[in-house]
Amino acid sequence: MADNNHPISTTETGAPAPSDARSLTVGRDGPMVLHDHHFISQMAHFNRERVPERNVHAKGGGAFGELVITEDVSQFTKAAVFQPGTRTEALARFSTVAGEQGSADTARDPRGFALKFYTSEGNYDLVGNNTPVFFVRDSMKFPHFIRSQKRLPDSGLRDNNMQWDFWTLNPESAHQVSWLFGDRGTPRTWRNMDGFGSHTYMWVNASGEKFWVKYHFKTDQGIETFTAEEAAAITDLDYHRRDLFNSIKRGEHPSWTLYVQVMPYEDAASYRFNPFDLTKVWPHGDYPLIKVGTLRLNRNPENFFAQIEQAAFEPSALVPGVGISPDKMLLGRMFAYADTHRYRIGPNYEQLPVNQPKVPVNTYTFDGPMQFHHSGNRPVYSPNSYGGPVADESAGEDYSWESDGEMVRAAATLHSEDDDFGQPGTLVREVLDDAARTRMVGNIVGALTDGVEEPVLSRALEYWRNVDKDLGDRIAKKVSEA
Ligand code: HDE
Repeated sequence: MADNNHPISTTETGAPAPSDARSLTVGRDGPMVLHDHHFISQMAHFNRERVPERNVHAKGGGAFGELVITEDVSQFTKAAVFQPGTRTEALARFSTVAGEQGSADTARDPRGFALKFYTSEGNYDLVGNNTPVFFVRDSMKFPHFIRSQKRLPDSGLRDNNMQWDFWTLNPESAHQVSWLFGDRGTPRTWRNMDGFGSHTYMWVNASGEKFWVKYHFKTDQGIETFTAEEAAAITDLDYHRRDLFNSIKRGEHPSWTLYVQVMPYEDAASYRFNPFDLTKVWPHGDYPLIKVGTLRLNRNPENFFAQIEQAAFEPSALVPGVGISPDKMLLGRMFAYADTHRYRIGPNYEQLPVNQPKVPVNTYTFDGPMQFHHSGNRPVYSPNSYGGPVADESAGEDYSWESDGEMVRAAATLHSEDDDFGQPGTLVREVLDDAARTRMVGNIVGALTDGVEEPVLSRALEYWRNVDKDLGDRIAKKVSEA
């Protein structure tokens, strides 16, 4: 019965519901009737209560929090969100890349690190990963890469052979694959991993001066990882989702310190490698980390579907003072995300509370499914003589860079030190210690001895010898012994 703890249940139109337990039938044992609208509406809504899962990054979780700017980086950007002392509400979503909705959080995979900042100048989304690099450097390859990580067309199974076939035919993947098969491929929790904007972005200061920047969110909880065996032993598929939710519920609010690397605009042309290449990091010796502030997560979602599943992150959500760069991956992402949201959630996805900016939206995109934006009698076209919004073309500039030449389908011009294997080699030799290298060998051998066939296998051994001769030899020896 309805009481103080249980309000009266209603139909969708707000009238008291006839029952939530019994359908209407002709006599106790007779047929059900179509005019039982309340029953029909339960069935019909149930049939529609999922949206398609994200085609990548389907499994994840997230929380709300705050970005606080503790330092002064105003010499590099005029963005309000990065001015000293500014506090901005934020949403974070963490995810695995390849697995579907119900898949294990602990799988070896990069982790998504998607952030939305509800700034005073509109939403700013920084849709990054827990690695500073990526597998490919041209957007055209992305769907192919993802298909190679997903499932075979006949059996519907994941397949190591397909993954290594793609990676070895695309040697620019070596840096990211080296991260993936190291300990960082299996983070202990989302709280214990770093986040990266990964791409190079542009910052513009109040005088219009441009800089190139890379974002680093360093975990204040410390990096912690699982070994392959530890990760495999965890039977809770929702291990990371549960960890984040419970830790925030306990009052343990995870935080990350935000740093940026800043490259003077002019350096890019002559830097020793292409600074827009997403398979490369900028050595800290060349461009040191500059502290900016702290991101802290302190509030769990109240409704997972509304606030996490329907959250729509898009690298195209930028604010004045922040721009993009000639990275061909980032340029492709400028289109892809809003487009997937229009398909997955609906064309008015920005109006959902979780995606809605905290500032007034005065746009001329009207109507469409689920529109609930009211503009009264305001003109629906521009320009108009009746008080409709007008663009401030000086404020809304697209931050650009020089570009000249024919339209070509070609790789970016190589700089003096551009190659595919240099940085992964440095990672293996100089960042990992002996024990970590040995675990990496074990992780790679595990994958290569599980369904990888010739000629892919030989190419994979060559790939690792190119990363590091010794590492490749150790892998080859173990594979031959297996
Ligand atoms: Fe994504 N990616 N991606 N990606 N990505 C998506 O957007 C895509 C890339 C990343 O928690 C999709 O809403 C293209 C790099 C995260 O909701 C989709 C390319 C990085 C998330 C998409 C990339 C990412 C996504 C799927 C190559 C790190 C989850 C559903 C140019 C820097 C966001 C969706 C969340 C999600 C496309 C490459 C990170 C299809 C075309 C590089 C964290 O639009």
